Amino acid sequence: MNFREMQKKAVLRLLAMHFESGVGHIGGNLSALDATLYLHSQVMQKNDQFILSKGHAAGALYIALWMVGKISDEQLKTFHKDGTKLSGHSAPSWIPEIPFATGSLGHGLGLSCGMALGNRLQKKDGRIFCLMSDGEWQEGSNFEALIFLNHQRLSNLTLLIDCNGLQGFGSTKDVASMDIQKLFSLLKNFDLDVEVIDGHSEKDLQKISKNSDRPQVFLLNTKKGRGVSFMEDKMEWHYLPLTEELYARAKAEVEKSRCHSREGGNPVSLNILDSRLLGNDSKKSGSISKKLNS
Ligand SMILES: Cc1ncc(C[n+]2csc(CCOP(=O)(O)OP(=O)(O)O)c2C)c(N)n1
Repeated sequence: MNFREMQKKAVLRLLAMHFESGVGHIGGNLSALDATLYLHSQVMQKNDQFILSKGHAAGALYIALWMVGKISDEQLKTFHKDGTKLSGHSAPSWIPEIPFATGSLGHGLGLSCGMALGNRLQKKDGRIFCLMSDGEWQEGSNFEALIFLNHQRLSNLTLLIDCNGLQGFGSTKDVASMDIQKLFSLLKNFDLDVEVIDGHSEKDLQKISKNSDRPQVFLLNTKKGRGVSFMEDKMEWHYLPLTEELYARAKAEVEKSRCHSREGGNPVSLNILDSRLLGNDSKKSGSISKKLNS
């Protein structure tokens, strides 16, 4: 199965799971699903660890783990039901792939820094991958973690930020004057290897595997509700659960699509990312802007 087929299978299973359990948070799960799936299926090695800082996207993590055979179909069917180990926000259970409870936003980066430093001190070779959201940057704890990450130069840590531009009750721009461009500018001030990529494009996601001698940060340009037209870029799909009718519509649409991946997250204009922000690498700046504007 190629990655595009995997994406489609994963979206269908995620929609079914959320519908059967009556659970919302579908929009933010769909924006994070492609990167979570790509990491688990194409990038992560045996000793690597993944921290889902935006714990409300637990569904995307469970589906990715299901796709790589770490969670069974039977276990998925218990999602969010009485007695389950697969709660709506990921919690540590019998699965070693989920080491911490997350869901209270703003803690995954700090936890990841601790794990990365621990690995370095113990001379362990595992990488730490942390996935957080853009709205999560309103939590001050992230700034302490960022200072620590930068100071310790934790090159064994890769941070991915799901920049879908929306949070629970508004856009990140309206709520806190914070968008992907602001985040990019902020992070570029630190000694980090920062790059903006399309969080739904296999070609762009391949960049996550690159090596760097600095901590790596990928700002994922994504769409909330990705893959289901009536959910895409709609804030209400942060919390809404699916009705039977809407589930049928979403399922039919995804089934009909030839493959899940249409290149392109949000059509963010990143002209601001000129040589001022990217150092002298204006060639890189041009290619990023071109890609995101196409
Ligand atoms: C500390 C904390 N405050 C509030 C919440 C409630 N909450 C859950 S999701 C969310 C906002 C989601 O926006 P974002 O973090 O950008 O997530 P995404 O759009 O990627 O789903 C909020 C405020 C929480 N989980 N943790």
